[in-house]
Amino acid sequence: MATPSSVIPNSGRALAPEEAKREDAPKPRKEFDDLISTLPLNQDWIPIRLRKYQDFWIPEHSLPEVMAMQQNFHARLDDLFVLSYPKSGTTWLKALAFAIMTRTRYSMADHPLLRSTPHDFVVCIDRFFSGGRPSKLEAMPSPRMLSSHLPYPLLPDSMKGAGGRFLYVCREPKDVFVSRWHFNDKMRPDSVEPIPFGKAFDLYCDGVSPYGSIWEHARGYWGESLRRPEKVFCLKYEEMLEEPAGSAKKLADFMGCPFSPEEEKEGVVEEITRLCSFDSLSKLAGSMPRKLNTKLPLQTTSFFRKGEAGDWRNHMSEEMARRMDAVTSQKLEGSGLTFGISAGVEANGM
Ligand code: PAP
Repeated sequence: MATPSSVIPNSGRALAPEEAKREDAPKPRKEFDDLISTLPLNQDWIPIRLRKYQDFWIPEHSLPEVMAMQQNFHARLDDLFVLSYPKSGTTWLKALAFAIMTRTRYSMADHPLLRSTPHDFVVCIDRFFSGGRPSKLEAMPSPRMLSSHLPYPLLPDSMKGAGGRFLYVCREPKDVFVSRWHFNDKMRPDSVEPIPFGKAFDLYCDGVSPYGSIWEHARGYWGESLRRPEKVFCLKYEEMLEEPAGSAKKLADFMGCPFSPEEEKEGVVEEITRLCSFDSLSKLAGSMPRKLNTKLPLQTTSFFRKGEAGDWRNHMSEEMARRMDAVTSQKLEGSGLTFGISAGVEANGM
């Protein structure tokens, strides 16, 4: 079967190749580029260059679209947003949310996730603002499912207001860091040395990593979930690993499409969690390797590595782990947010 180069978000229908090409035509925004060139720059996370924008380090290549999105994106009341700090379980949450939302439309035997990656069905909002595609956003049928890695304070006003509901996934910061380091290593050109692990560690602890401080990021959404639980639902990656079916049910409840007793009896919850599991999605990605339609050198397989909790133990010294735990304790103090399995046993011991 031909692999679609892109799909029409939230529909499962593939774009024709010419259509996809036309959509991707770059359209630089001079006024944004001028502003971006004045922002503080960090070039350590090759191939990603970071710019400090509104207190967060944002990948330079996405900034023009982020700025356009901040000015022009209009959230709808029934939008559903998948939000995350990168490497926290975005791909998994996208797959689950999409499969739950569309479960009456597709059979498991012929599910769109069998043919394309979750990133094609829940597309990053800022990508619509490259190549003059905002009209595509307007044309998307409701309920739209969209994603963003932006920290809460940087979201467009319409998202922070009444428009839409947020699913946020967070993950133990040490595991996120290890995942990030490997992800960058996979993307770097052969001619470039990997960023030394210790240097990357120092930068990450200082909040100088893609999308800024993980602690500020998580705190922003966590705080909103306490203030407006009907609007923001936070999930933890480790809890999703421990309780995939329970997490899927909580998601469906929040999304306003709870599983019926019949569905539960028929095993629909388990079918969905199996389809979206690491084993399933990583095998599917491996069976359809292709470059993704992004500015970075990413493949369908780039989003799968180990899919476990606690891999930081294989990479960090005890001293490093203690240091990052101390940052976590300090930065999250008073928030009520903890990481790890069973209230911190696995992870930061808070
Ligand atoms: P993104 O934010 O750039 O989209 P994201 O999907 O959040 O990336 O993170 C990738 C991590 O999630 C990888 O973690 P690792 O490096 O520690 O292994 C990846 O393996 C993991 N992951 C992806 N899909 C799943 C899944 N279905 N279940 C569990 N973990 C997953």
